[in-house]
Amino acid sequence: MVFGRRKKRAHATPLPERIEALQAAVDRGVGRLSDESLAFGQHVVEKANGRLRHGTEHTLVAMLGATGAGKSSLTNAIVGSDVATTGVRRPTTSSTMACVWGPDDATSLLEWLGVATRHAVTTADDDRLDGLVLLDVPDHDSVAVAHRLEMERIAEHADLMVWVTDPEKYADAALHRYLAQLASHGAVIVMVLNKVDTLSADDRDACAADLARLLELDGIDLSESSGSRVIPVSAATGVGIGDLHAVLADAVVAQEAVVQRLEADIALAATEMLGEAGGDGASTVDDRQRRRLADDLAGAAGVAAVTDAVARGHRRDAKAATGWPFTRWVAKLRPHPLRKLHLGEGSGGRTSLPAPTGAQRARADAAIRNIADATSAGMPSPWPAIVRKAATPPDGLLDDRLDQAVAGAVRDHRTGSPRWWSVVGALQFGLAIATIVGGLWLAGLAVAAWLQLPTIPTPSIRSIPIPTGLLILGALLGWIIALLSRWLASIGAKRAARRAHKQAADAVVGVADDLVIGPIEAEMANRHDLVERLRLAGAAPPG
Ligand SMILES: Nc1nc2c(ncn2[C@@H]2O[C@H](COP(=O)(O)OP(=O)(O)OP(=O)(O)O)[C@@H](O)[C@H]2O)c(=O)[nH]1
Ligand SMILES: [Mg+2]
Repeated sequence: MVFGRRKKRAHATPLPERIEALQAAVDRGVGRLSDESLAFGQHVVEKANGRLRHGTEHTLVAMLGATGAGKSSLTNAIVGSDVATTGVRRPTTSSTMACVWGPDDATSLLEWLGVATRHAVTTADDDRLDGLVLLDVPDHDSVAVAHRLEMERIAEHADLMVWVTDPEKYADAALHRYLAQLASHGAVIVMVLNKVDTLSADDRDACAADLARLLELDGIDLSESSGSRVIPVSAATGVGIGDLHAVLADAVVAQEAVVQRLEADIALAATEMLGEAGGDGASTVDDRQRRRLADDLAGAAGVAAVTDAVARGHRRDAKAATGWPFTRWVAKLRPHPLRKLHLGEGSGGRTSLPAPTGAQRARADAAIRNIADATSAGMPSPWPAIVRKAATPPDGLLDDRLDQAVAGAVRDHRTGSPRWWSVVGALQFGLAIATIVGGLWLAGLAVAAWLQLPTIPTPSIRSIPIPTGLLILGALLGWIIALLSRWLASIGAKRAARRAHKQAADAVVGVADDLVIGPIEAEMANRHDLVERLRLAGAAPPG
């Protein structure tokens, strides 16, 4: 059988960047992803950094499998002498032993791994395995729980896993449970079927094919691995040992197993986290929702009441300035509509705008909920809750800010009165004087006539006596001008109300952006960043 070299990987992102990306995703994920997946991600980052500190010159290869499968026997066969204890008494191996090929004894790496028993292998004529650290590991299926724990620890830290089984145990559930968990680690798994000397040639092929089928069911894709699905060997007769030797030599020379193993670990953690982060879904706030939110908040802020007060105030002020002088004082008796709302010039602090009604507040709350839910639609839990929380301003803050926004808009609007008011006001004053002069004059004439005084000549223009003309013309013109001014003021009031409405509505949009949209978008940006980093770390898209 021919074993090809491992395919060169086409991954663009170097391992250190993947580790960094996963670390950043873990940091960003706090409060957003589950504690379990964050702890797993952090654990993987630390393991990867720990392993990389010892370089890639050595390749840690672990012999894993059930008791009696022949792990120790195969270790001896590869080493070429009986360094590991094999036996019929089960289980035999109770602690991990390392066999180290080459001049460097891998002390720091083995200290990091916590393996104390070491054996230096010297092969005078063959240095193809220099750099190999072969680990003979305790079993996973005997009664000794400590063996299983040790095996799991070593399996987690090894660069390449050689899973050893035999014709009797290859379908064991315990073995396939482990393999199924390692479905994403096909590139660093070598499957060995030992003891094929006990089978006929036909049975051997059938057994290897059956094992390959089971591996497929476990989800393991060995095609990325050594070019072979299952390596049939016999530690007893030496059949297939050359093939296994070649696979190990390839791995040692390529020095890629370390990186492949860690990449697979990082991708696994990142995939788990991406499953929680959710791959897709809206990441911006919908424009229609944004407008609806602003409308509903404007309703809750009482913009309509304020605009109405602006219009009424404008009409009142116009009347006070341009009305018929003999009745305009009546307008001033009523309190100014804006000052009534504490919106007048110089009034500070909270306005006394009507508090939003229950229905208005409910509409505003619903609008906030809608916009949060629409944005998080399609995202898995807990995103809807996270986005809602981000979208909900602290108690009372929204009311205060809306109040200030509306009050500010109205105060900005109150900038003096139109010039024509004072012109008309002066004219009205003149006409009032004329009316009064005419009136007094006529009264004087009447008193003189009543007292039977000689008639005082009264000048007249075109046979209309001047005092009569002054009185009638002054009163009539004053009244007509007052009517005209009222009509003009109502146009001005509408315009002022429109302006105030726009200003207040704009201010409300600002508040909505600040307190609702901005926080939602910030959270969406966080999530986007989280997802990007997980993808960079190699996460598979959620399936
Ligand atoms: N027929 C045959 N027997 C083998 C072969 N390999 C190992 N054995 C026997 O199987 C038994 C177990 O071998 P070990 O190498 O101790 O098995 P192990 O996997 O290390 O077992 P533990 O250390 O208990 O986990 C021994 O009696 C070996 O002689 C083989 O290829 N063919
Ligand atoms: Mg053993």
